[in-house]
Formats: sequence, C-alpha cells, structure tokens
Amino acid sequence: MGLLFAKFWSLFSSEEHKVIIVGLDNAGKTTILYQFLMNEVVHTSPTIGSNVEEVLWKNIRFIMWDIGGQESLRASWSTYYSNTEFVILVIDSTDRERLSITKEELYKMLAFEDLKKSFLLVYANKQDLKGAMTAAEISYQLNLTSIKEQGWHIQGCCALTGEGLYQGLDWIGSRIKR
Ligand SMILES: Nc1nc2c(ncn2[C@@H]2O[C@H](COP(=O)(O)OP(=O)(O)O)[C@@H](O)[C@H]2O)c(=O)[nH]1
Ligand SMILES: [Mg+2]
Repeated sequence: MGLLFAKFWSLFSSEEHKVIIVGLDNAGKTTILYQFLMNEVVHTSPTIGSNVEEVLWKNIRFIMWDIGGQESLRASWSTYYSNTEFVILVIDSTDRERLSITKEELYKMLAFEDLKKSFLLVYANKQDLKGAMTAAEISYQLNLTSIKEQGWHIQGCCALTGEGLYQGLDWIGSRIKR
C-alpha cells in the first residue's frame, strides 16, 4: 500500500533530477543502470551511443543517461552536460592501466561550466574481482581531494550483485534539497 501510494504520489511530483553515467567502456555503466531499473522500471529507450532511463528511488525521480565510453564517443560526452545535477563516474577497479585515462577524462569534464554545480559520485566497481583496487586507492590515484568546486563521494560496489549501489544513490539523495 505504501509503495503504491508512493508511486501514485510521484506521478504528481514533476521534479526530475538529471544524472549522467560516464566512464570508460567496460566499466559497468550499463549494468549499473539496469540494476537501478530492477528497482522501478518506468521507461526504456535505447539510443545510439547512449541509454536513457527514468529511475525512481525513494520518491526521487531521476533521468539517467548512460553514455557510451568508447574512445570515439568520449568527445561527445559534453553534449550531455547541460542541466546535469549528478555525474556518476564508473570505474573498473581492476583496470589499472586505464585509470590514468579516466583521470584525464574526469578533470576535462569537471572543467566544463555546465558541470560546475553538479555533484560527483564515483563508483569503484567490480569489487568482487581479485586484485581490484580499493575505493581509497582509486580516490588517491584520481586525486579526488583536489576537487574543490563539486561535492564528491566515492563508493565501492559490485554492479553484478548490486552491492554498494544503493549506498551511492543514498548519498545522491542526501545532496538533493527538498
Ligand atoms: N565481475 C564483475 N563484472 C562486472 C561488474 N560490473 C559489470 N561487469 C561486467 O563488465 C562488463 C562490462 O559491463 P557494461 O555494463 O557493459 O560496461 P559499460 O561498457 O561501462 O556499459 C560486462 O561483462 C559486465 O557483466 C562487477 O561489478 N563485477
Ligand atoms: Mg554500456
């Protein structure tokens, strides 16, 4: 009953929060987006280069863009930035070689005017795999403490089981003024 009412109520609360999910290819972005949808499925429309879905979490309505991470697509990330409240950066925690590329892309992204007021959630994904870097290690490698303009948070997770994903969403929820 409570859930039904929450769903009903959300139909009237029109406020949407735009989220973009970025990261290199194979990081786990699409897996994460579809884990969120198992919670509340509203709408699906795959497009070339990105997936966009509406996700309802604790009465908060998110529009989440899962943006392709292949090298050829990264240049177009900036076309998704306007009105973005939250950036979710997904990292394959076993991919040590490409962490520096992620770092480069991250700081390029944060320099955009459109993202100056957004919040950054970093998912240190694939924590289930042997040899995965910890969230603390990734935070250090990415030099997250140097980020002053945007509020940020890092969360270890496993997209396959969903572990850690909702702690991340809870942090996002805590940044929303209501
Ligand atoms: N072991 C493990 N594999 C994962 C995890 N998350 C994603 N994967 C796998 O990594 C591959 C890439 O995932 P995908 O979501 O397509 O990555 P994307 O390119 O960032 O969208 C797939 O084979 C996933 O099943 C995880 O937490 N643990
Ligand atoms: Mg994908």
